[in-house]
Amino acid sequence: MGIVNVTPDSFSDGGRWLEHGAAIRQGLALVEEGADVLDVGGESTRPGAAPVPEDEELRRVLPVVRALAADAGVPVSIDTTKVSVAAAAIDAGASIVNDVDAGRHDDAMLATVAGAGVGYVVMHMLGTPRTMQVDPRYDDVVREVGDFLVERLDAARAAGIEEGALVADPGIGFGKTLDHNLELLTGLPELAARLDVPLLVGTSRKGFIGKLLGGASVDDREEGTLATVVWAFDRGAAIVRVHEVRAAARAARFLATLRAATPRGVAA
Ligand code: HH2
Repeated sequence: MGIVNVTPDSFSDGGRWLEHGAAIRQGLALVEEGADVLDVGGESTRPGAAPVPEDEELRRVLPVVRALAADAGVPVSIDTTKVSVAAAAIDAGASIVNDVDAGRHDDAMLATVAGAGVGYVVMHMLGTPRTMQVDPRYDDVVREVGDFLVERLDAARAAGIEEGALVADPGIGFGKTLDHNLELLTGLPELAARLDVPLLVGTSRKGFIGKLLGGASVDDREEGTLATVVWAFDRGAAIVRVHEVRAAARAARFLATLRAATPRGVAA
C-alpha cells in the first residue's frame, strides 16, 4: 500500500492544482514501483496534529481519488475518519476505507462502508491523534490491541461488512511508546493467529524508527522502515503501508522467493 498524502501548503487555486497534480503523479509513480493499493489521505494523523475541516479534506482528496481510481489500475483507499469524506471518496471511485478510528465515533461509518460494499481497514488507536502520545499505558499491549480489533471487527460484521472486505491494523505509533511498538511488532504472529482477517502494518518513517536509529530525522528512516517491512511480512502481515514503495515491493518479492525455496534450491 503506497501512501499518497494531499496536504497542500498553498491554499490558492493555483497552488491547489499543483498539489493535486503532484499527488496524482506520485500515486501513478508508486504503482510503477509496485504498489498494489494507493492510500490517499488529506488529514495528517501525526501526534498532536490538528483536525482538518471536512470541506477542506474533501477539496484535498476528491480530485486525487477520482484521477487515481480512473487511471492507476489498482484499488484506491481513502484514509479518513469522516463518514462524509469516505462516502464522497467512494463515489469518486475509492474501493477501500482506511479508518484509523475504526468507526468508534460514528456508527454511520460502518453502515456506509457496508452499504457501498467496499473494503474496510480497522486500526487500533489509543485516544485521538491530539492526545494519543500523552503517556500511553497498557498492561499487555498485544492482548489489549487484539481485544480492541476483535471488538471492532465484530462491530463491522454486525453492521453488514462482508468478511472478505475486512483488514485489521495494530496502529503502530498511535498511542504507543517505543516499547509498545516493538512488543506489537514482536506479537504480530499472535495477532495474525487471533484475528481471522489480513493484517496491515504501518511503520513507514515513524518516530520509533528514528529513536532506534539514534534520533534519525523523518527523511533518514528508510533502512529502519525496510527492516520492519521485512519483519512484518515474515510474521504474518499481509499488507504494509509505506512511502517508499520500490524498496518495500522488491523486498517483498525477495521474501516470497525465499519462502518458495526448497532445501535443494530455489523452486521453479
Ligand atoms: N499511519 C498513518 C496514517 N494512516 N493507516 C493505517 N491503516 N495504518 C497506519 O499505521 C497509518 C494509517 C500515519 O499518518 P501520518 O502521520 O499522517 O503520516 P503518513 O500518512 O505520511 O504516514
